[in-house]
Amino acid sequence: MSLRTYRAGTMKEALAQVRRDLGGSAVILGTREVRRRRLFGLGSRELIEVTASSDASASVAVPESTASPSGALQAQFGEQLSRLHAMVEDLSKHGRIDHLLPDLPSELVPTYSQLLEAELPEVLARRLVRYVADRLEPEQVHRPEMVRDALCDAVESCVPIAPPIAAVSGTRRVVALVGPTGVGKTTTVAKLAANFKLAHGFRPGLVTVDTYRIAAVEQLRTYAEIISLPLAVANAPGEMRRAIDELGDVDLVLIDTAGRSPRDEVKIRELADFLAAAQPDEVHLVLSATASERSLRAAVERFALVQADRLILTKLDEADGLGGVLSVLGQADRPVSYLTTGQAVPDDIEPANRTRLARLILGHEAVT
Ligand SMILES: Nc1nc2c(ncn2[C@@H]2O[C@H](COP(=O)(O)OP(=O)(O)OP(=O)(O)O)[C@@H](O)[C@H]2O)c(=O)[nH]1
Ligand SMILES: [Mg+2]
Repeated sequence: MSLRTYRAGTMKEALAQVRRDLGGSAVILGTREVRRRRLFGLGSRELIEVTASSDASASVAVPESTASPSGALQAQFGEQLSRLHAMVEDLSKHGRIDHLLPDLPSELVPTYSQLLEAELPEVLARRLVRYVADRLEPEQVHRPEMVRDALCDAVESCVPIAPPIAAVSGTRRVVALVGPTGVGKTTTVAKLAANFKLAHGFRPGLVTVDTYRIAAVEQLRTYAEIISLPLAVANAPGEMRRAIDELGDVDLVLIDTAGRSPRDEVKIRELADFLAAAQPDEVHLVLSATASERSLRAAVERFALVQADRLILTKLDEADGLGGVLSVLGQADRPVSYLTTGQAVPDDIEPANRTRLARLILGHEAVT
């Protein structure tokens, strides 16, 4: 049996190296924290060292990505749990893993590692596993389904949900979508408009303030024609009230706005002026689940200026993992109203549901 060691800044990176080098059937034989002296002796840095082998007859396989279909995952879960349990017992005997997850029942280490695989930041993964450990009785941590349920409850408690757009037939509700460029604002406006008209019998109208790109108005006009909806264009904040009134007797006004780079504060201020003129009842900040945690955080911070009160998460179908989304939801302190799961208008949209979102984040459920 040939042994290899891998070092990385985090457990997740080290596991990724193992998988890249030795494949998914590699087995982990040990982990420990090591200190590496920096160049010229300037302090030191902590690294995670993982010892692994490609010999499948050794103890425990590296966990597969949680992006695999949930059915297969469920089947693997119980088996993986007991195999990893054996590994952890072995590691614990030598005191090599305790420092990574102090005071944690060894049965929950595989859960921790699966959360990292689902792209959750380490701090958040530790917190969730700790929550689960505190919640379950010692005999319950042996039962995979109880661990899964407790984990799901933990994530659900971190996921605020908003009700769908509160349109009422006969009264005019004004709803604006804002967000970074290319996240799916226009497509989502079209999906919402089509669903409110076709499924719920409302009379929606569309307003666009996106007059910067020549194609932008045409994109929305095409949807308006297909769905048979009135469309108005506002070129400046002063034209906003006129544009809304021009739609006539509608009960839902959906305002599509130009994508703004979170770095462009001037353009975000301009957007805020448009919204101040529109006096919307709801402002939804549209965020793509494919964006990095850092970009999501930047978007939430910069768009605070336009006072978005809800979030729409788009492109869930394209995201590798939703761990970054979860940590940003904590920071954003705004509930999620809708999820979008593909390019098809009007089908690929659903009102946000707490359990569904938690299960998607944990990789317990597939998007489609
Ligand atoms: N896979 C996937 N693609 C999506 C989804 N929503 C939108 N898209 C695609 O994302 C691309 C950009 O969509 P738009 O609706 O034009 O995005 P936007 O935010 O209006 O873009 P700007 O107005 O340029 O800022 C298009 O190709 C859409 O089909 C989704 O839920 N999943
Ligand atoms: Mg657009």
